[in-house]
Amino acid sequence: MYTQAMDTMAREGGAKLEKVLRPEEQALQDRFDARIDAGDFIEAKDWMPDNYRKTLLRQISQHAHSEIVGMLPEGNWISRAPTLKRKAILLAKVQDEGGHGLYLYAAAETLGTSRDQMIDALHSGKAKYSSIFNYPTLTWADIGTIGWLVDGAAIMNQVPICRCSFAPYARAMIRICREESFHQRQGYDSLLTMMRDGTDAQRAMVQDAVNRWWWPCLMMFGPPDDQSPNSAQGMRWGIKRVSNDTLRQKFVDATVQQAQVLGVTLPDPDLKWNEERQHWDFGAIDWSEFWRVVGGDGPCNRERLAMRVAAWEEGAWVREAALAHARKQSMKEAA
Ligand code: BYC
Repeated sequence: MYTQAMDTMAREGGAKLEKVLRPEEQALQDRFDARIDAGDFIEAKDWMPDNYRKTLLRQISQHAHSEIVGMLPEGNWISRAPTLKRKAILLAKVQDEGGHGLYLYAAAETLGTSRDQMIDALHSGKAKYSSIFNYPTLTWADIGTIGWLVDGAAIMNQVPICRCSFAPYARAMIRICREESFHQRQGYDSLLTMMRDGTDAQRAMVQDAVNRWWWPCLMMFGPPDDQSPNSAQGMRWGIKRVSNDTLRQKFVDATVQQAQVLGVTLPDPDLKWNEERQHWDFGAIDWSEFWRVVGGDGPCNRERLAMRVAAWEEGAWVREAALAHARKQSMKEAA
């Protein structure tokens, strides 16, 4: 109704529309800014600036795509898990990730973009997903390492999003973070078993996996703060609560001790405790690799996207059946 009324006015005279609406819009903007400053949550039905909506859609849909694409490198190992227990755990984890994607797509849909539009953007290569899922899972130790390091990095990044100013995203993140902490623990437990009870070859396999995943995990947090174009506005709007570099440092600080307990070496000769900063210093990240992967030219970008598109096409009959069932149910209810 409101939109139609605005359209009618616009057809009758655009200049008049601007004159009438500008103070009203300014008032809405002022009220929105005041709510953000007060730490209020914004609901989907509330007025919000267009760019706030767009930024959220970009971040939430990228996040949803990451969950869905993130199922692929692990799914690859379900049939090769070494024991029934590990297989059941991995199945549950991959299912959780499908669920996380669904909560996040649902949160993004409240902003007015359909799931089909988001999926189209992913499949056509327009939308991003996390760089980390463009690396291969070569051995069983990669699965434990993904749990320990990738999910560990994900939790570090995602806990602050539970306080994101957009309430549907914040609510989805609370549940997701609970499940992510189980994901991290199962990965650590799997590696610990191999390091403590395994053979030399298994220990070497764990070390090799950690060597390959460590630097890509540090890249997950995004570019350095002074090269992050979206950070300032994201922080201003309370979408992002903690900066890329701060989260990366927190992750390194938390992980070093875990690596010591595990008995693996983090592959960074420059890693050392800085008494003055009370943080671990770490070596330079190869940002050219990060941008290459984000730009579509990582080790597995093409393979991941092709598998995603194939899964979507092969699942068409399930979507059609679900829609037919829903139509039948609503006809029954109407009758
Ligand atoms: N990969 O200005 P910046 C999971 C892009 S799921 C790819 O700092 P922002 C899991 C960024 O999008 C993990 N692209 O951006 C699932 C931007 O490009 P656009 C996913 C990246 O938004 C299954 C440009 O670089 N988590 O853990 O302020 C199994 C400049 O960056 C990456 C989320 O999505 C990257 N790593 O901050 C296991 C969390 N980093 O969009 C585990 C939600 C940056 O302007 N997202 N870019 O074209 C966020 O917290 C933020 O969006 C980011 C980036 C920290 C990622």
